[in-house]
Amino acid sequence: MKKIASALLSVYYKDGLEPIVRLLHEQGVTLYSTGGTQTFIEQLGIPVIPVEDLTGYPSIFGGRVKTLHPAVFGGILYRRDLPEDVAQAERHQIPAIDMVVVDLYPFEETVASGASAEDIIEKIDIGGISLIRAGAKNFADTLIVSSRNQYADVLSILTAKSGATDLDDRRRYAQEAFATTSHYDTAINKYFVGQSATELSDTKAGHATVLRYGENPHQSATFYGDLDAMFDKLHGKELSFNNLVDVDACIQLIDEFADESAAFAIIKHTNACGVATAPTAKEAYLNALACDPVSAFGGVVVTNRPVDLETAEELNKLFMEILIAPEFAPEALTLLQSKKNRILLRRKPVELPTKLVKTILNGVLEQDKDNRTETGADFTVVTDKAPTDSEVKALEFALKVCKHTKSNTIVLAKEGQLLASGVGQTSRVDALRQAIEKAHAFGFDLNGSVMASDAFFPFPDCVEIAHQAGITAVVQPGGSIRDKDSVDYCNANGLAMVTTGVRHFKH
Ligand code: 93A
Repeated sequence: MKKIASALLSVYYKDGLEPIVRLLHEQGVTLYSTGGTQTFIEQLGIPVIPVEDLTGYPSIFGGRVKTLHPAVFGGILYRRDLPEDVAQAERHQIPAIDMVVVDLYPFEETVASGASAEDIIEKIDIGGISLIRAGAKNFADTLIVSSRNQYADVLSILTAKSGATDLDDRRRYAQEAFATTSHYDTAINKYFVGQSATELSDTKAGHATVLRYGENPHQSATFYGDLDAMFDKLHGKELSFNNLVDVDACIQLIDEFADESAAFAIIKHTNACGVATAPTAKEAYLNALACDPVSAFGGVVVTNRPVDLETAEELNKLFMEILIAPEFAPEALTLLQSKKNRILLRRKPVELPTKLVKTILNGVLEQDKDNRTETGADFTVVTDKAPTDSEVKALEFALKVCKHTKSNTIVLAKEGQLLASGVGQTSRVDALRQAIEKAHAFGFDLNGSVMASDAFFPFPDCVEIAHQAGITAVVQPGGSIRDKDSVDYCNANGLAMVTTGVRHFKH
């Protein structure tokens, strides 16, 4: 049994506290308290020592720091049965605090009230939570009361035991105290996690668009976001769930080519089946289409430049779901609007969120977008032969496409044109074989072409197959324990290989 001789009270809500204060006073307990709680106790006509007298410090920074001081925490934490601790407490004139009563800033309540972010942050209790942890840690000597729900029980213990507690009582209160702090910090964590998810969908808090259906007709779906802020819809029907997913893929990819004079990409199921850059928009489109005109049927097409009439005349021959461009020449628009089902989107210059969010299991994964793009300056030549200038340009191009293609992927390109890719394969060799087969099917000669891989080569098989197909330069992250096998093969067969050190998985 331990008699309580002193207590520190710091409570947000004062209701229910009066009987405890009165009992402690009757039992001769010295009371310490913080600002508002001190005023409350004084109004009961009961003597109380301001915590400032204990610390020699005023409450500062708008109350952010009021109890955070060695005199307070030392008084709670020093071990009464350890002579060194007792001697130190005496030397530093730290009085013992045998009981701590805290009612934390109401964080959850403040969040629930719809308060501003600033008000919510101010309601993250620092001193109070520390007092609770300190009292709970030193339950050998201190009784920690961490919730108003405990007041009735505290009163009955102190009455029954004449102002004393035993170790079991204090241990039980310590355990409840850690439940309180754990719940409190979980609520704070939830707030922060939820906030980053809402930063994305917030634009949308008012803007929920119910879609006709989801990925398949039996799935219902809603888009949270502001399409009107991103696009002017100049023609066509409502965008579907899959349209939106492909439009997103288009935007991510075409933004890699913002500096090119003209670039076109054609997307099917989020992967590019055609990408090209060229001096003119028409040329870029025709080169993109040439990559895989079969897949392009019903695709989503995007360009980084205004669509002029001569490009529109070519585009008009293709059955496409959507065309996205920063601008359309008036005659081009008139022509493209002649087909009923095609959606025409004029893109507005809008900053996109920098985070990606995806639900998995019973939670949410959040990550930064993959915003690294390597150029020739980031390449490390690892073979005897360095790529030519034209190969470097082709490798840069291939890497940009590779980064936006589902893993495992191999992208084959020449300067300014995607020749073929293998997408979403479970093995890199399969991705390469698929790419080679497709390139040949659409009449490309791969001699002198380049290859980009989203991740390293675990074995030299990919460079062997690539070489046999005529590929002369390769870019890959590097980092396999068998990198040397691939490099040796390249050296023996006259291929150039560069590494970037950066992997670009996309799932
Ligand atoms: O802002 S704080 O985290 N900084 C502190 O040092 C501190 N110490 C106690 N908040 C702090 N408290 C909290 O103040 C307590 O948890 C309690 O909720 C509140 C009591 O303040 P008052 O007695 O002035 O009403």
